[in-house]
Amino acid sequence: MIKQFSKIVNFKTTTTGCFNQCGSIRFFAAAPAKDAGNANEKVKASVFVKSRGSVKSVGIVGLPNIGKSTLFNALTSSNAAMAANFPFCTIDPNIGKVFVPDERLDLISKLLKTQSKVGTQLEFVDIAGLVKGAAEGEGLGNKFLGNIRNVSLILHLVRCFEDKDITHVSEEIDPVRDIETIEMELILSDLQSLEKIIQEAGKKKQSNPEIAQRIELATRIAKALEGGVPARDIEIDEKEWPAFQSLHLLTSKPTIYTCNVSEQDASTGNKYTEKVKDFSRSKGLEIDPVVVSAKIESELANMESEEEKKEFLDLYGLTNNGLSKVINGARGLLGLQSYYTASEVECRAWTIPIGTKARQAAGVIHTDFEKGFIKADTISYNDFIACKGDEKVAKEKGKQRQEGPNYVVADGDVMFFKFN
Ligand SMILES: Nc1nc2c(ncn2[C@@H]2O[C@H](COP(=O)(O)OP(=O)(O)O)[C@@H](O)[C@H]2O)c(=O)[nH]1
Ligand SMILES: [Mg+2]
Repeated sequence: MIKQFSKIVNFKTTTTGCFNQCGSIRFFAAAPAKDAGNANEKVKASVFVKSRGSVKSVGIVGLPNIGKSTLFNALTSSNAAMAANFPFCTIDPNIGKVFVPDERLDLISKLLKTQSKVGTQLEFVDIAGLVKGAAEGEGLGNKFLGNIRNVSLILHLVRCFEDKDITHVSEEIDPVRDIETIEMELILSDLQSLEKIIQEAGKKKQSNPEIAQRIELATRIAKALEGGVPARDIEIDEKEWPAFQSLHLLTSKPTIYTCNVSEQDASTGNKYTEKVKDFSRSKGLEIDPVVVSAKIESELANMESEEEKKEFLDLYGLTNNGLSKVINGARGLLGLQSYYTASEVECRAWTIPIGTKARQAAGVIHTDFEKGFIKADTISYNDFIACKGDEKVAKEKGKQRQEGPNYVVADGDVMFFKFN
């Protein structure tokens, strides 16, 4: 029997009324996209993170008093009205969910006059300020480091604004020093965990190849960390990836440096953000630092209408809010893209790694779709818009393609899966 995806969704939304809440609508990427290399080739661990990674949550990390909570509150309350439909959106005062702004999804739903629109969601965690000595337990350090272990991406916020009324832990503003302070704590914490791992593994049978590999890898990473190299920059091969992942190291997390600047500097950046950019590039980070003004984001969070927000952004020469910038950075860093499922009942965005094939893309919705995959009726985003969302018109114009399991999904594809 051939089933069509949109029908299944209709069923779930109407009968359980909680598919949104129970479904896997977090911003995630389940399917391995493309091979990071052949089995014996060593590449930076971050390459594996990019093709196999997922973004479930973003942790805002940084020194105290630099605007973390201000930014967190602004990001997570900005679309509180929409998030209010979700019963467990405030799990904890320090954890909040945000709908990923998605203009394409907005337009698709508008064309179809759809009853319900489900964007991807992203969880933010406000991790209390880390200080020098955190790895030694300073200022509840260990607890906060533990919180970082649970997030999938680090948004490392640094203070790039001057304000004599807001005390900085050090006398002067120096974001690069601040980054180094925090990263040193993360490295020290990782060294402590590796030491424990090596000790524990050492008690077990050394003849077991898995244990031997774990010890070898942990020792190699520890050596690199001692030289100041984060785990994400360590070269590993395909076979080592599962063991690498199981170490849960803080410095293996993909990281975006984010500069908190004054309102005036929001569109241009300033001398401090330039320093962070140079530092970030010298460290080989793929994504340039994101510049935001937590103050502007707070103001935006209090505005109701889209017009008002746009006018306000214009005032500061901005085209995008901070949330969009952070999300675009995260997507770029992890090589993620979206495809859409669309019907009059529900339009929905799904996040997948670039390079994902149709069968695995279907699996992001449900494993049954992946197992029983037959084909995917696919309309590219631009064609879908040009045909005003009318599937019949798209079919007549030859714009609806029938793609097989190995079709590499393009960003923005509108897909209808058929499966057994
Ligand atoms: N001038 C200025 N003050 C800010 C900015 N962002 C945050 N602050 C202020 O800095 C103080 C600390 O902010 P908070 O978000 O609590 O910092 P956290 O300790 O990093 O969470 C508060 O008084 C904020 O109002 C900013 O962009 N400019
Ligand atoms: Mg705070």
